[in-house]
Amino acid sequence: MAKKKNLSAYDKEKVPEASGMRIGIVVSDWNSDTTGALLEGAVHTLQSQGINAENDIIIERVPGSFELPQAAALMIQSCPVDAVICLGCLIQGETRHFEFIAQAVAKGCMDLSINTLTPVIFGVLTTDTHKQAQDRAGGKHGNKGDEAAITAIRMIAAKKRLKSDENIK
Ligand code: RBF
Repeated sequence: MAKKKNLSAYDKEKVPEASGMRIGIVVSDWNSDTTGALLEGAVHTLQSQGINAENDIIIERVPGSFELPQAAALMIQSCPVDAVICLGCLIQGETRHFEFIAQAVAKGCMDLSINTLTPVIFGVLTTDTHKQAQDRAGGKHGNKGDEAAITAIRMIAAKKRLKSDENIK
């Protein structure tokens, strides 16, 4: 069986220098106990990597996960942010809403990141049960908010490297 990766156990030394980066976080109110824990993890990790929470972390709350891509787009358009982290929690219900919302949000985040060349991080849990969501928001499977924060920092650094003059041959 393939080894499962859990980025919550990241190696701090390997994370790029993050001070001065400006990060937007859009967080959904649905299943707010879980999304609150994801938010806490993300902010804590960004701060522990040297990002100033007061000036350089911009947080916006939206009603549900479906609203995340539009709020992220508005943030990219109106605030100077280097990346946006989208945090949500979709729990499988009795109807097919889950599938439609999950697909739409994933595609919305991907399209936005490609079209704006701003990293948009998909920190949305999609689980069968509330317990599985809690296990991934500060429980036995780590905190996917932490992982989203590290991914944002790494993608900002990657963008900087790929756009730098060193790559022009
Ligand atoms: N939003 C979530 O973030 N997580 C959910 O588990 C979730 N389940 C939903 C189930 C139904 C039947 C409906 C109608 C909405 C749900 N939403 C959920 C809200 C959705 O993301 C969005 O806010 C609303 O559909 C309004 O556009």
